[in-house]
Amino acid sequence: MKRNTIDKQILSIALTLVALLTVPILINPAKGTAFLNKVLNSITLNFGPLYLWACLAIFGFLLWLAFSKYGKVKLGNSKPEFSTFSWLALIFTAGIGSGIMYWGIIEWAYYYSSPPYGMEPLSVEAASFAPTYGMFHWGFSAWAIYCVPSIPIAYAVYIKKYPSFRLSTACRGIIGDRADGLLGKIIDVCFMFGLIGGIGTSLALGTPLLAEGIHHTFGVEKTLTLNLGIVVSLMIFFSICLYFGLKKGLKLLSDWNLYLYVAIAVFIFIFGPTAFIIASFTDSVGVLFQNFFRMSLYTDPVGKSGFSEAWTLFYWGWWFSYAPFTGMFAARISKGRTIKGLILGQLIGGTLGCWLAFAIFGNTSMFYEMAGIVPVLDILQNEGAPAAILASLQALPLGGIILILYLLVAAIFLATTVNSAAYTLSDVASKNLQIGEEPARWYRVFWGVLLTSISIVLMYGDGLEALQTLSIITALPLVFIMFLMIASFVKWITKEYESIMVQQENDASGDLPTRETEVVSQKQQKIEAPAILSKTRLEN
Ligand code: NM2
Repeated sequence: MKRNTIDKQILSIALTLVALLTVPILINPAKGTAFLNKVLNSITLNFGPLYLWACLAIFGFLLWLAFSKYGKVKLGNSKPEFSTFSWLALIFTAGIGSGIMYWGIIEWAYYYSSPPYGMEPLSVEAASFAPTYGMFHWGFSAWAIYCVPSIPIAYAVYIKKYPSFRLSTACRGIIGDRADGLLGKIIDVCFMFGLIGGIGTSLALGTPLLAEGIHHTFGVEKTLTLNLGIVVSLMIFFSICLYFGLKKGLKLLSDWNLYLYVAIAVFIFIFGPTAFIIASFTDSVGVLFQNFFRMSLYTDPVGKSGFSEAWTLFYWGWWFSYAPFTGMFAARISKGRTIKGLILGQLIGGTLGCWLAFAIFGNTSMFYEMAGIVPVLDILQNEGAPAAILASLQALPLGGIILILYLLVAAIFLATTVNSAAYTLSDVASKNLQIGEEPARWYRVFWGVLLTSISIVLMYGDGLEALQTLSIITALPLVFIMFLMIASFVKWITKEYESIMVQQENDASGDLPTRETEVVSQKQQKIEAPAILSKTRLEN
């Protein structure tokens, strides 16, 4: 390397935070994990309602924004780079990983056996909320969390013309030039910290699922060694990808993975319990709309069931942790779209994608339990969620094959998510990169290894559960940063709206690039189109 591109300040703050998380567990696994749990409990206790309000407020803000006059503002003077369909597919795959393959099938079972609102477990009432709650946790208000950072980031890049997709840049409206100083670095580190937590959660859920699959197929015993083996294999896989920058190959893999996932869903829809899937989904939509506010703000202060801490807060934390990462990616691929288009596309497209998964996979598993075909609840209680997931799949026609394909899709989802996160992290922790330049190879691999090592340490410390909920902790600073970004964006747009509209009208009346240049530039864009796996390459 000729030039040193490592941002030592960001790197050292990030490493310190990572050390704070992992060293106590390395030294004393039992005490370290207990400490992590303590932090977690105190966050859910003290900030729980904040998470709930934040999610609802963000959702309300986005709805208002989309339908206000500001919704018409176009982010960048060009035609959208991708067709709306591929744009939606990109947004979906960027934000959703192996998590949906885990919870999509089995989340209902938890709500059915431990329902909210003091309902009788295993009652008909509980059964109506069981498939609904998953749709809530993966629905429009959750997608609002994902969507919100994309707006200020896209505005900063395409309208303010700042050459950086960083979170700190999107806060400039309020923090001004401090974005270049320590404050900006802290904001970017919070982003990294969040992403590390979000990935930790994904790995902590995905690994046991894969382990169960290996146990089921090859009879290998489910031990810590197997879990570690899986994480290390994933690490080797994406270290090779990161080192050689195999973005094109990975994009292809990721595209085919999505097709395969959709094919499995279609297969199950047709050959599974179709009528039950449709009826239950329909019922759930009704239950969800009827109870949306109750679900959004449920804290159970007197009953103290801990339902919302265990579920809604866990989920909002997980969404918040990933949000800046997916927001940067959405901003990157949304040039030329209006604010309204960006918001509605993400809220509606993302939600429908998740709902389809929950409707098809979850209701199939639920049907098997209700019809006495698979004792899902028993398996869940005695052998754990991964075994219950696999048993549901196994019961399908061609179950053996579906199960293997399903696990393959989950493994690829997990690997591609970690891979793109490592790219992004190495990017944010670099400086002086020229436009289009990538962080050094070793540095990309370093971040990939670091990401997985954290999970390894926590697993070693018997902290799989702590790891699963790590994102609740790492989301906290991001909740505040989101509001900073919103404030910054509102300040910009209210001041600049008139001039943007004048500019937009001028552009529409003839200043747009001619057809010829447009065709050429669209071709170029196609070639340079960000590979899905480089999701958030930053040009800073
Ligand atoms: N979210 C969407 O593993 C994953 O699916 C990552 C999970 C935040 C619940 C995203």
